[in-house]
Amino acid sequence: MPKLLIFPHSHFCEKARWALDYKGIGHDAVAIVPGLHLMTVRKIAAESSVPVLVNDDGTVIQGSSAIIDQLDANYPDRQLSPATEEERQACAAIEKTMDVQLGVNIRRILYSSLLDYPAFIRKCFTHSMPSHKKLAYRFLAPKLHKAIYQIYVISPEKVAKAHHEFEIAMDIMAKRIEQKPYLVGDKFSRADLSVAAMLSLLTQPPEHPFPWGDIPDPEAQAFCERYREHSVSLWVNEIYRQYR
Ligand SMILES: N[C@@H](CCC(=O)N[C@@H](CS)C(=O)NCC(=O)O)C(=O)O
Repeated sequence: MPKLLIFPHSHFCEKARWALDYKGIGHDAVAIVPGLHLMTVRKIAAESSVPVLVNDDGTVIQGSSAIIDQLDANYPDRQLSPATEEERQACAAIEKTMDVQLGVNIRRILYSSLLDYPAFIRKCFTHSMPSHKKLAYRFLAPKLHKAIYQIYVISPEKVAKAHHEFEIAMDIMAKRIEQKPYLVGDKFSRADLSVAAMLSLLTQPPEHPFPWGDIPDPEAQAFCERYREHSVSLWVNEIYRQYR
């Protein structure tokens, strides 16, 4: 059975896991210990990031978009990539832009306040891990949380810029879904899946496999609340309801 290396709450991992589930491909989703993942992942792939898909034949695919490319090539049923070149390019452009403008920015915004709640962050990473991995996480946590701030949050100025870019990206997506239910063409595609996965951190749809529980920080709560009735948030929840 293919193995998907993940951080359970990660929206990029959710994108890959959703694609596997959507296509009905049985897989083993393995939560790896952050920090220690550097060794595990770099041993088999070029970068240190997850998701990483390890196929039964030993081939390794890293990155959520590359994983979808490979799944569509190897499992033709329920294609996520559209049939025409023009639509495929439109999907690629949306994924490339929105993985950053929505995905990277929301990660920065949420970590900027949630890192003050180490128990919540621990749950995010260690949910579904066996106890020896949970123990390793506890040991690494203080250094790890500092590293997460340095790598993903960086500074209050970067967080302010992330809020600004996130809002613009939400408006762009809102215009795109004003007249029609899908971002590209007239059926569900990888563009819809990708944008909805990036925003699952914002709307926490019930179909998402990670049980969020209550968000502990008032600033993070206020951020999610601000977008609760946004047309794109409502669209995300509908896409989850229909396709996840
Ligand atoms: N472009 C990548 C981004 C993946 C990514 O940013 N993964 C983060 C978790 S959300 C990660 O693995 N960070 C740890 C690292 O890069 O070592 C994708 O689409 O898969």
